[in-house]
Amino acid sequence: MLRDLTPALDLLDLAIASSDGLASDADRDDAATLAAAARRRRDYLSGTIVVAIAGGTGSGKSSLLNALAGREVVSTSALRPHTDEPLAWIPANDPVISSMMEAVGIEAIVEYDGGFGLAIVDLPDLDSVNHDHRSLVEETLPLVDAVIWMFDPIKYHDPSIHGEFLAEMIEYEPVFIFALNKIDLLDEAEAEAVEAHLGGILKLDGFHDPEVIPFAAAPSRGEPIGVDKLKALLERVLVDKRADRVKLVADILRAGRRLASDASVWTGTPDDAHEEIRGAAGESAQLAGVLDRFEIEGPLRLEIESSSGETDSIDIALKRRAELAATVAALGVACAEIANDNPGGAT
Ligand SMILES: Nc1nc2c(ncn2[C@@H]2O[C@H](COP(=O)(O)OP(=O)(O)OP(=O)(O)O)[C@@H](O)[C@H]2O)c(=O)[nH]1
Ligand SMILES: [Mg+2]
Repeated sequence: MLRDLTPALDLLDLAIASSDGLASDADRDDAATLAAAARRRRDYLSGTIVVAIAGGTGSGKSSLLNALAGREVVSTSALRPHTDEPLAWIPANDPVISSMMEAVGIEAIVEYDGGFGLAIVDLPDLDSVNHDHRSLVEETLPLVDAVIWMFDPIKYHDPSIHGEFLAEMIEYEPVFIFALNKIDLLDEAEAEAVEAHLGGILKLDGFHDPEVIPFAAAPSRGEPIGVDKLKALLERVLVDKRADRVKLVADILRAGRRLASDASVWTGTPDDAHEEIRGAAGESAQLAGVLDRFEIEGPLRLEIESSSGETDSIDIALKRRAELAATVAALGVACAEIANDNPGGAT
């Protein structure tokens, strides 16, 4: 499991606060925008991908969760509708994902140890008489990394799912995966015809390039079909998300370092150097020599040189920058730890 990004964002916020008056307003605003956007995408903070399973009642949503988990996590039934409350199957010890589930109001949680960073939410059916189900699905979709839409060979053309729901969700196409479940009930020619028909209906809904994955989550005989292909697709989502995280971590670090360089932060603020600068205050030639020796340049040098011997203003200039330097150094360490968890964003 990947490290939480929150400590890095907390340090960036601290650097923004402590660079008030030291760094440019434009760079402080950019850093604040970046930090706020990263916090809004709660799911981004964790390296786990969150996948929702949606579809009509009886299409096999709960069966799919069980097939992906490799054990019975949730009960399934031939009686309709069956799953009444959403249920989440999530990695243990992932506080970001737990709090995300809490925020969406998902109370039934099953935790698992190990495995790749995958959290799955089994949503209640969409075609239910219960309208709460529909609004829950609508609230959950913007928060997740992928949605698997389950169709079955009998109700795959249900207008309450297509025209009334999916057609309103075209902007989510990049994160939608369409699966035609229960193909064990069809012969090969029937399966091809239904897949093609479902693809055509999805195009009419407005999707540009809908791919339909043939699937059998709980065939009456034999092993589930299509699980490996689905897992491979989800792994790709995970890889993409991790690559995005690597970029986000780099952006966070760059934003913090920009504040430091705006402030011409001087990282080596040993006390003796501070004392020497104070001692030379007001003696411009001596002061220039001390500043040269400690390689203090840029706006900080100007500020010290123009302090005309007032040690108070020298103290403030050095201390505030030392604080900012320490914060940005800690940000560097936090970002390096996150990046080490996630080499190249590829695994
Ligand atoms: N033959 C066959 N039956 C399946 C398959 N997948 C699921 N089923 C059966 O279909 C029925 C419904 O499956 P569920 O997984 O409970 O469906 P669901 O979408 O969770 O239903 P709700 O909770 O009511 O929304 C169960 O009896 C399953 O055993 C499949 O691939 N092939
Ligand atoms: Mg169910």
